[in-house]
Amino acid sequence: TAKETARKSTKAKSADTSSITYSKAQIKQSIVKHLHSTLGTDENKANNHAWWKATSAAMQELVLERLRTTQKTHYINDTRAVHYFSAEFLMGRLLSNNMHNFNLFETADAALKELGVELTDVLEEEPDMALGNGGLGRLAACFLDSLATMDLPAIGYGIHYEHGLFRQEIKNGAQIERPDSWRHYGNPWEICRPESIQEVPLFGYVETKYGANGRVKKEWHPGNIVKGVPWDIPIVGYGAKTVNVLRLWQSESSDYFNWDVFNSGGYVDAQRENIQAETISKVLYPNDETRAGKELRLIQQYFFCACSLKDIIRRYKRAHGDDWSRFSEQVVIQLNDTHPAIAIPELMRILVDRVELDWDTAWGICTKTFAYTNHTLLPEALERWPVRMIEKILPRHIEIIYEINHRFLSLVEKKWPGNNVIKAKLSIIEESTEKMVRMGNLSVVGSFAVNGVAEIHSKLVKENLFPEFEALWPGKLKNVTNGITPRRWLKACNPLLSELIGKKIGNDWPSDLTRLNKLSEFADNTTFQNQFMKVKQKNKEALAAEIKHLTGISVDTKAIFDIQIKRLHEYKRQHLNLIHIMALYKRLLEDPSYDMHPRVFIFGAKAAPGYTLAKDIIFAINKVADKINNDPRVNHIIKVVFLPNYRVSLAEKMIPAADVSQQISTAGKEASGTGNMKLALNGAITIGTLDGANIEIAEEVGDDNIFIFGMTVDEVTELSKKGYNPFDIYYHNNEVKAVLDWLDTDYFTPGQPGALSSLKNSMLSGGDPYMCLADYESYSEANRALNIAYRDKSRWAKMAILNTAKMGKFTSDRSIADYVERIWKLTPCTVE
Ligand code: GL9
Repeated sequence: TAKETARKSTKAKSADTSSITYSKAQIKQSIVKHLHSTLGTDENKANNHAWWKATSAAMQELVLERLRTTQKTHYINDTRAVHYFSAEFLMGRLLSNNMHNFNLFETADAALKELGVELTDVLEEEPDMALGNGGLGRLAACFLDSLATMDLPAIGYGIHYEHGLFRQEIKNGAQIERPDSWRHYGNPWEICRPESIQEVPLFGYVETKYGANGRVKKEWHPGNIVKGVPWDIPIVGYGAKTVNVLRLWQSESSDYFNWDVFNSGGYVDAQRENIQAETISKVLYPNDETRAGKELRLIQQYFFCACSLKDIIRRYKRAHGDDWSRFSEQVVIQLNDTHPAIAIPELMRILVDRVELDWDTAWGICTKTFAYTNHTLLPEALERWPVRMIEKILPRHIEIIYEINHRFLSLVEKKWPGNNVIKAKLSIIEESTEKMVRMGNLSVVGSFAVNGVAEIHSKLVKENLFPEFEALWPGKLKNVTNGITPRRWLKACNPLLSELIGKKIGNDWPSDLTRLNKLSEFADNTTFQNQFMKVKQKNKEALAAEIKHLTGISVDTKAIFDIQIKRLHEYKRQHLNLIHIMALYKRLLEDPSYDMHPRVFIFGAKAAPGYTLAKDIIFAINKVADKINNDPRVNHIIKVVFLPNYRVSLAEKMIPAADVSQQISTAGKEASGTGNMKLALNGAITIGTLDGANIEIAEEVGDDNIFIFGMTVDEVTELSKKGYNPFDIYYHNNEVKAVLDWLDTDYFTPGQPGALSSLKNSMLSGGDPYMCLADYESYSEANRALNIAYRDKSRWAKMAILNTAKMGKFTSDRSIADYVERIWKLTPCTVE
């Protein structure tokens, strides 16, 4: 079938086909050379940081050679490419990843050993590139890995933030935010490309001119122009054949002074805004799933889209001159959420005002170029910008948006004559007290394809978010279930398990993850079960040491390692996990012989700095942890650990050690989740709701190998309709009542009664918007079942093996193959 062909043609290759071979002696020599001539130090003086830089520089030499070859090959073949526009790329560390993709990890390890240096220590020196908040940004990073691995011509476009996501410290239980300075001591991977600097206009006014032919011509006189300086990060595919780039734009002030604006006198001052150009790319907004609504955020979005479009057009023109007819054959732009949606009117502006194409031709090109991925249904995350704000910053774009909307609404009129309700609903402009531009609607109207990120999510996008759009353009709304790169999330982060798997089924799985299914045959084999669980035990011991190092807490490595790692958000329900932990504590206090296997509850989560309740939940977790960990009556059975500063590199240490994966969002709220896939891939058993990709994980592993609990999407909808009252549960479930009342006392916060009350209030008088109490009983039951299952060592081992074995679907290679087949229509380009 066509599908199979697409899959085959985009199938990832295995690492051992790498054309680059480097011996141990060569690597050693190169590292020493860079230590001397790049870093100006020597083997005796160098600390681990210097070794990290020298080793990275040695790798970068190989990387750049493949980059040059790739770019030449793509140029010669005039390839169609995908341009992935994203305000976030959560790359993490690159050294270990690049070594694995060059198949040089072991060789480099041995080379460094001969120099008296431990590679694992060297790797720890690399600061994470944390240019993203969470799932959405990490997905972009996994996609870049797969695109390069599958030899697909691709470029990532984003912002070169000086400060990535804040560093989290915990002081007296509370989150403190500190700036992250990932490039403070230089970054060995990025290359500045001053030859490709772009200029971006902002503010000012629009002049209407009438040409001789009667044609109306719009001229934007910007009040301010900033420079965009590109920094390239090479993206090495597995096997290191293709090396693509991630191009990130840094803002700088330009020496430009607008005489034209100056000459038009006093009127100008009102239109001209003095923004500090450098502030545009200074810092990543730390909000996940909430609009920032800030002028600077809109400017960030426009800034990187405008730079990227100019860059794309420059490259296109080099190959095709002024022939615009082939633009959408060569260029597809994927919008990662609506953050880059302003690129749609920007391309229209270029085509209509600059190239002087007629509107319909320009719109035809636009709507064959853009595709849009929706990542969430949460209303607070759907971006809307005040018309007045866009008017001020981008005066020409607001006109274009109105024109797009005008033409779109006449289409709606044709389909539903006289129906003003539908028109108001679909309109790109929301007519509220303050007029707003709905970026989601703009993205749907301006794209040829729209996709959700898991089956259930895409279904809800179709049925609830954009139902009329489906009627208007059948087939435009699609699904592409998310995925994760198995190179980083199994091969590199879990070397012991990777080795065991390799011995059992060979080493092809990183580029064809469905091969893991062969492990199913050994799920009942006692020897293999023991080997598998021995690896898990070793990983738990390593994490226990890390926990001790980071928090001073000692944990029992024979206990169940139960992990919830993700951004802190009410819908993700870390507080449901917490009240259940409190209930277990209470059961143990009331009945010391209460039967439960020792369990360590481990959390990692950052809260948006302005999200008070999220910060309160972090505080509560830490206070409950303090009490339990220091209570000799229970601390041999329960421990609670909050690991500060959760980030990609910490995830890589936690995930291999997990026995249990907590995926407990209210059904309908988590679009997909990707941490759920990473944990299951590493042999953790999910306790979760039927939400996002959990549903597809359950389908793959089977009901016996996952603990599903709670309401379904339909049941949640039904309960909301009927009217949900958390007090009903509070008064009927003694355990729930006791635990919530406990939060009001000073038991966990001695001398400070009420310090945890906001949590109780949110779940009671606050209406419990995410229905923790409604799912509590069922969650508690699932936990009992889990506890029993763990007691049966063989059964648990089998479950763990089957989780790893059945994760083939969730490789990001499959996601990318789906995008290629359903949306991008790309062909791989082999780079010799
Ligand atoms: C998210 C969804 O909430 C996740 O369920 C989804 O897996 C990812 C990737 O598609 O996208 N949308 C979103 O705004 N975030 C997501 O994680 N938030 C962050 O990136 C922090």
